[in-house]
Amino acid sequence: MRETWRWFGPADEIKIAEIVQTGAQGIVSALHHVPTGDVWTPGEIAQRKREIEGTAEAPTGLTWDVVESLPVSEAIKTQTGPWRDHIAAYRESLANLAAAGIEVICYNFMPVLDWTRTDLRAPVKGGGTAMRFDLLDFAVFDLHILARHGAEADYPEALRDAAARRFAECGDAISADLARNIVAGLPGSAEHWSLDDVRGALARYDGIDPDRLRANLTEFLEQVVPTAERLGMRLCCHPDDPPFSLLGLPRIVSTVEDYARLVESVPSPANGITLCTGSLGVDPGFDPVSFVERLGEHIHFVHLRNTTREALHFGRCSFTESAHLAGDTDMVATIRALVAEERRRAGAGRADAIIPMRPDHGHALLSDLDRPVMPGYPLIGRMRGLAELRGVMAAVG
Ligand code: DNO
Repeated sequence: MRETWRWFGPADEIKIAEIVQTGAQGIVSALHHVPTGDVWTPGEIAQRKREIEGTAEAPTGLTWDVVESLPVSEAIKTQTGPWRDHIAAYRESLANLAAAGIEVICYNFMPVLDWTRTDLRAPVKGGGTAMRFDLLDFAVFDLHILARHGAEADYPEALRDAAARRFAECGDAISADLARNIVAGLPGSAEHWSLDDVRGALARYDGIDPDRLRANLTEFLEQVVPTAERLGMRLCCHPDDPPFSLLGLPRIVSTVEDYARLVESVPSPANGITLCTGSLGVDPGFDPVSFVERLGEHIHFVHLRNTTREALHFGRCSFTESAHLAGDTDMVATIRALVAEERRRAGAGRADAIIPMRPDHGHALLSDLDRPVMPGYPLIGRMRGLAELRGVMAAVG
């Protein structure tokens, strides 16, 4: 597998020279400053490429391998407003990226919120911090802070009661943090949301059920996959994180069946999957090995991350992000299955036999705790993750 590292661009606290020292081979990046729906221009793309790769006289040794994400606008997801213009812009951005030699494009189709956590700095035994999702805290937010209309129906009575007690006991102390953690905005993005922004964004999904959202995803794919295929690119959809409905929103990329439907809806080598073990692995029914065995040929990008599930409530649960080789996902078995897929591809003469992977998230450890870092994206914690995964890849490869 090709070892890549997510870099948020010049605004990232972690510098390219530091990433070189992790041993990563490639970079995953995006033009986070370009508003969603706008075209990524050749000039902006060339500049980011230079920042990553250096110049002919002074190369960094890294290459820009994957775009994560070329974001899909809310207009496209809901098919409202300027969604057709946004699709045209998406195709133009793809063409500009292809001209710069970038082939793998990650995106997601999660309504409103990207990944969601309730605690960005939960202490880890022995030192350091991890990100956590606590369903009880989330219910406190949904029922009492956001006070979403109809939220009661989404939680069993016992959880509603526990949330009411928790809010009564420590509402004042936790409200601001919870709201900030949950709606702090998307990683690497400049957007910051107020509660009213969230309410407004949720209202756009009134009347959009999972079937309707699926139809909108299919339409999006029908519009962009032929372009990507012609350009020799590979789109890869990132799963919902966590893989269940939140805030009453439909979630349609949460299971192996969702992915089977996605790839079958518009069959093409350009219509693929980002396998994120950290997102999908929160579902107790998720089996990464059978996922790779069934859909491996469509996997264009891999996020390796681990989680430990806690209490389960009707298909949803709390979880903590674990060290990469700890947690509920059998990382060795997963990597073995991915390496077997790479061998199958090489045997079939596929040009994309080597699949880019990145260590997804990491605990904040050691000197990470002394510098500002993007939640989930510290230097030392991710380097530890990459080093552990590299060891497994070397052993099974
Ligand atoms: C979280 C990431 C996601 C991912 C997007 C892809 O850390 O894995 O934010 O980048 O969902 O579109």
